[in-house]
Amino acid sequence: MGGMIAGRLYLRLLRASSKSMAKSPLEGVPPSRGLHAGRGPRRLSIEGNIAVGKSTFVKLLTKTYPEWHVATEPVATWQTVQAAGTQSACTARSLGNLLDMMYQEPARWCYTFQTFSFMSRLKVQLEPFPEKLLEAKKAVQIFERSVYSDRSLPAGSDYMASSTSRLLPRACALSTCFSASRRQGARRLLLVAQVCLKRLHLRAREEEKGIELAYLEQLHAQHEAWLVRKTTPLHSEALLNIPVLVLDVNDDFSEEVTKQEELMKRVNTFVKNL
Ligand code: UDP
Ligand code: DCM
Ligand code: MG
Repeated sequence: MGGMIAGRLYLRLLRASSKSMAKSPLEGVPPSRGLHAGRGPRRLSIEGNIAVGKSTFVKLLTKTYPEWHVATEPVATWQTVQAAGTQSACTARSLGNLLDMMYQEPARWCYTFQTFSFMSRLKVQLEPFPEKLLEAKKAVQIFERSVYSDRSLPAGSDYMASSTSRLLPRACALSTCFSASRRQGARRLLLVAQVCLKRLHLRAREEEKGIELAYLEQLHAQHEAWLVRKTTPLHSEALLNIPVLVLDVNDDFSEEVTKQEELMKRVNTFVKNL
């Protein structure tokens, strides 16, 4: 792909430690060892656009590092929301598919969806560490997306703007996205989102069939602003210098062993240095 910027995965340390607040290079590899020394499991999240390949990457991590604890995104929970108090198998009663409701009628459901997805992630992230992590010498826990992505990304999207139109004028969200994409360069933006759109069609999740290229472009710009340029407003200064490893995954890595080995090597180096 010679020099072109690709569809991207971002491996991000979840919380700032006092040492990770020290400046680190853009590529995210911290300047010195031991950022995490003696502070319990290293907790990270995989971030990235819709259908860029996060779940595929998470599966690869599970295979390569069986001793790590890896949590996939609870999409199924959003597709079959259970009525309160009916979560056990014998009483389960589904209230519907909230993911589908969001795409069908964003003005009504996007805000509800975002709140629900935020809460479901918070629940996963607050669960006690699994036994195998407590016993491990260098424990690693990885989440597919995080409460930080729910906080940093959808607030500026078209879907969310239509859902909160009285609070957040749509024009404001769009102009933020527009200026981000101008800085980004249209060619690069288009390329990245096209990879996601292709993979989205390949995955063929029924609820997502109406997603358009422009929405993926918007989300890509938001990821770059949040994780690379670090221009997204955050609630804490400490989050600014959190190490982020950026992996370009424009080329297919689902079947390519050499590409997989290269990606896993970079993850290993990054995690070892935290
Ligand atoms: N996929 C692919 N090549 C890759 C990565 C993913 O063809 O290098 C496919 C994958 O098999 C799936 C779709 O792209 O059908 C979306 O991937 P995934 O569900 O992992 O994306 P996510 O939404 O979790 O980021
Ligand atoms: N999703 C969303 N907002 C979030 C998290 C997820 O709209 N805060 C949607 C995007 C996808 C689906 O949920 O349609 C799952 O995301 P992915 O396929 O990227 O894992
Ligand atoms: Mg996924």
